[in-house]
Amino acid sequence: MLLNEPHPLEVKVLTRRYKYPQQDPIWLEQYVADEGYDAIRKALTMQPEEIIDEVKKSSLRGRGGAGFPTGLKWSFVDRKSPKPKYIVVNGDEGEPGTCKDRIIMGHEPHRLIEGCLVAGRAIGSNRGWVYIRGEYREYIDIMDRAIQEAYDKGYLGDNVLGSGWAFHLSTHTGAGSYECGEESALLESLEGKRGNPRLKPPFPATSGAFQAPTIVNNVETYSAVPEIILKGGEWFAGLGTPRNGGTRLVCLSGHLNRPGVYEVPLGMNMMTLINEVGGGVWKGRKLKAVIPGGSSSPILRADECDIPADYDSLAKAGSMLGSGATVVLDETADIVKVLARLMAFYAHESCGWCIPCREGTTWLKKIMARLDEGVGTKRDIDMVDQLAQGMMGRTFCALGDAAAMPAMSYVRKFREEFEAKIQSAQVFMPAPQTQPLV
Ligand code: L3W
Repeated sequence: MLLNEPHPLEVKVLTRRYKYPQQDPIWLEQYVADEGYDAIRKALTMQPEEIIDEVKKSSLRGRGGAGFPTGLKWSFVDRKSPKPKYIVVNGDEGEPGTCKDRIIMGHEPHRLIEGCLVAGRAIGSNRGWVYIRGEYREYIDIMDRAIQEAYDKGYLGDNVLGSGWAFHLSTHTGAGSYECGEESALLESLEGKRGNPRLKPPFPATSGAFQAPTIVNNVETYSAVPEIILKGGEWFAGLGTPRNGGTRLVCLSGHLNRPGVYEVPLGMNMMTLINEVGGGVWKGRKLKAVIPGGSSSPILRADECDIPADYDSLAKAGSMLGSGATVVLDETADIVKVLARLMAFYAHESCGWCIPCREGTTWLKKIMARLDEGVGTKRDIDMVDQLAQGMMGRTFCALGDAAAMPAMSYVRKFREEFEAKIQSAQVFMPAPQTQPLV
């Protein structure tokens, strides 16, 4: 797999071993030759509480979407519980625009395995799974080969590095459902059932896979852990902004000169990200808007983008850092079409388990389709907003919110484009004449 050319503003932590243009993954021998598996060696000499404290100090937050503090999540697991404890990697990577977990799995699979080992040690687990979306066949094969290498050299198995502690890991393949990226639906799928979400609480940390305490974290989250253990939580925290520790793999896509996956410190200004790292808006055009954290994140107008790209700053701006997928739209982008396309996606991916999401996404798709085709009305524009408001916080899992948030923000921030589409269509399609009743 080819890497995009690195940029001087990148801060390489998770990607520090990558060489451009690297095509083959870093296999075990190469990984071990450059401090690979030193973090688990160190973690085996630490108390579980010390490991968790180090992760808390790092202010590492979940890289999948919600940005929940990782050390805090790990501390919720009751290590004294008589039940087994499980480690689950969310490698479902389904959020439109997101393409960074595959970079990690495809280039440095042992980093992820080591992160799982450290997490397993911290919560007293002996078993983990890497749940990978089925479309990622190439990366499933790479992970399988790396896991086998780790077993062969004693990094995984009944006696990890001669410590007497057992830790087993295997991949589990998804089957193409976006919903299975939601942690509780993922756990259902892992258990061999239909991927419907579960009500939370209980959270997986209390009752997860097979009703046992389980930590579910994203690929990138686990992959940051080896460096945190080796160089210290404070060092990692210092790379980002307060409460937003470390670096982040951003997936820059859309109307840019240099789209790609780049590792930047958390808190890099969004405009620097676009103009410097991403090489600026293509074809000399102006910036219209940015989807900052995957398709679920509320859109930002160009004049709202001069902000640090970290969890708290984006939340303050009414959006979110989400999965790190930053989609840039130039002045020619058709905002109505973008939203219509997104609503079709969410309607297709809703699992149908709860009514507000099943019906809400279906109606959002239908109304947006007619607005996009120019046969909608001004009332339809208001209806999109009202429907989305009615879904917020009322669905079983985050998918309903994920559809509602962009819907509300696009309509509110770009209403004039929605109205213009109605008017421009009317030039060509006059409203039907009312027939006299008699
Ligand atoms: C124990 C508590 N655990 C929260 C845990 C919870 C979960 C994490 C976050 O994700 C996001 C959405 C989009 N005791 C806890 C607790 N936890 N309180 O913390 O929880 P939550 O509920 O805030 O979010 P969530 O439902 O896990 C929803 C994002 O996901 N999203 C993106 C998906 C796409 C990808 C991808 O392609 N890589 O991730 C879609 O909606 O940002 O905010 O672990 O158990 N009291």
